[in-house]
Amino acid sequence: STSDSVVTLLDYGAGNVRSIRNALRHLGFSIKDVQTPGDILNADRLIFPGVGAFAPAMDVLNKTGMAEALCTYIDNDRPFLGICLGLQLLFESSEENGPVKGLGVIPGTVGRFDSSAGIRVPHIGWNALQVGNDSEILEDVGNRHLYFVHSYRAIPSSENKEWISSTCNYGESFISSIRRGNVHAVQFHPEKSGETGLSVLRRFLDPKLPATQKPMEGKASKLAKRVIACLDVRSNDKGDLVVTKGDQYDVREQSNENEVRNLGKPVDLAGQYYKDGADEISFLNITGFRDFPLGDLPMIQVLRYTSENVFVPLTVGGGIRDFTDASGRYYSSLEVAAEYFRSGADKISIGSDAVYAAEEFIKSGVKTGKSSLEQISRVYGNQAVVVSIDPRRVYVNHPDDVPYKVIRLTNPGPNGEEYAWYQCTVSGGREGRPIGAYELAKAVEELGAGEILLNCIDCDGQGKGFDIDLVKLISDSVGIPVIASSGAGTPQHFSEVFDTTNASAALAAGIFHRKEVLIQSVKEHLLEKGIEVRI
Ligand code: 1PR
Repeated sequence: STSDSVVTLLDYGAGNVRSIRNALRHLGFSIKDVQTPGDILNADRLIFPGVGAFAPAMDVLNKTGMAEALCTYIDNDRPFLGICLGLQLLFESSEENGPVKGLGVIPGTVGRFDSSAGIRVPHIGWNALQVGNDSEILEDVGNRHLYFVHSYRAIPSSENKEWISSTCNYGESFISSIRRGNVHAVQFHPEKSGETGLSVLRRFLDPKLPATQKPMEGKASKLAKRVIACLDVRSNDKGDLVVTKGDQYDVREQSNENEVRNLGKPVDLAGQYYKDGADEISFLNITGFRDFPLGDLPMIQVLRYTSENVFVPLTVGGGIRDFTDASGRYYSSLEVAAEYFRSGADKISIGSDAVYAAEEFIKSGVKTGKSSLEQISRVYGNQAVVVSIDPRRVYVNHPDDVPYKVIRLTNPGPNGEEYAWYQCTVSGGREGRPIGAYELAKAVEELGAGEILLNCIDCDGQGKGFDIDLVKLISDSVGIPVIASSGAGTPQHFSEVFDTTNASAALAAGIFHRKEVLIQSVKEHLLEKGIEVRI
């Protein structure tokens, strides 16, 4: 390839940069990896997708001499694009486990979002930019949403205002992009922001692109409610990996053969949902609790292929825990997660293992730091760790019948019961545990979960709407985003859950797989109802 189609990438090995690699290849560029500080100085254009935490990133940059090379490269006004942490590292310091000194190119300190301001932290999802100073890489963004995922941010000040090309509002105004000459950095993820994000990369890579006549239309003004498509994946009896879907978690057909219900191929369906406007795609390896996922290479392949063409966030769950295989080889949950991240996952989701960790934590009151949840969120950041809860409604007559959080039901139970608690389960709903969804949610938030995927076994596959009582209970009890799941049957069910609870996202499976409702129809309906969505 000619030097025109080569881009230099600074990957210091801290997480998932597969997404950015895929996006660059998709745009027709080949990638040269930085091996030495000299590679930075010799680059024609350099992309720095910062991942992981601030302090370890600075450590690596300082030890390898890359920090100095980066500063020289930027001082010389060479084409540079920093992404996410790659923007934050340009500042003087960060409060993330700090203060920690940064590269010091831009005046200011990176601090944590203030969750007392009534916002959920991390800031996860599609948000709007207020574009100020000209930046040609933002030329095609127009009034469209871009994908953010972070807990720390830099704020505008009189010292750094010449650097700022856009800000974003999330409880306060923070810096969403900077530019000076050929030096750019963005807090959002262009590689995960669909076509709008790809346009930002394209403009950076090819400054000679003609100016846009007509910016893409959109109505972005704030953080959008997300619509997520979920693919429950497992092997069928023939050994093929299929997308399946249960009724209250039972995925077998009610026929004589009793086969696993087959609703399509995971990679194809994910690609379709991306085109249809899904804001995120989740894969749940639903037999991961018994089949070791790294033995289950097809799932890794599914992620690899999907991430080549799907430029919105991908979550994968199922089987994330410590494991010893048949030959006695031990795998830590961290290794399992690392393999998922390397294969293209942006977030991992933990089910059963988070229940055990929460039970332990509640019993002892001590954070051991050893649970898979704690370890993975320490290494990859809590924004990369979702906890998936699989609760079942248990009716009771009186609030103090059980030692768990009980709620008064909007619709009484079959025997007129006015109360219920939500019992957590493990192993795909097969085993009930002595902990409620409320207690679990609070505990996993403390242990480092960045988001909660809230299912409900009673509602799963029923098409009668989300369990509003449950979603309200959990989304009012934690400060991290909550994804409502299970039971969507119509677009109205989505507006209902957003109008009546504090859910940040809503997820559905069956209606999308069976094409009963299209993602576009859900978005149009929400828009009509005045709910902010990405279009
Ligand atoms: O315990 O860490 O191995 O994770 C297992 C993961 O697999 C968990 O996230 C768990 O929710 C999921 N899972 C396990 N068994 C099943 C099953 O269905 N038999 N699927 C299962 C969970 C629930 C949702 C579903 C929504 C929306 N499926 O993911 O997609 O309920 O469905 P709908 O819109 O059709 O109502 P671990």
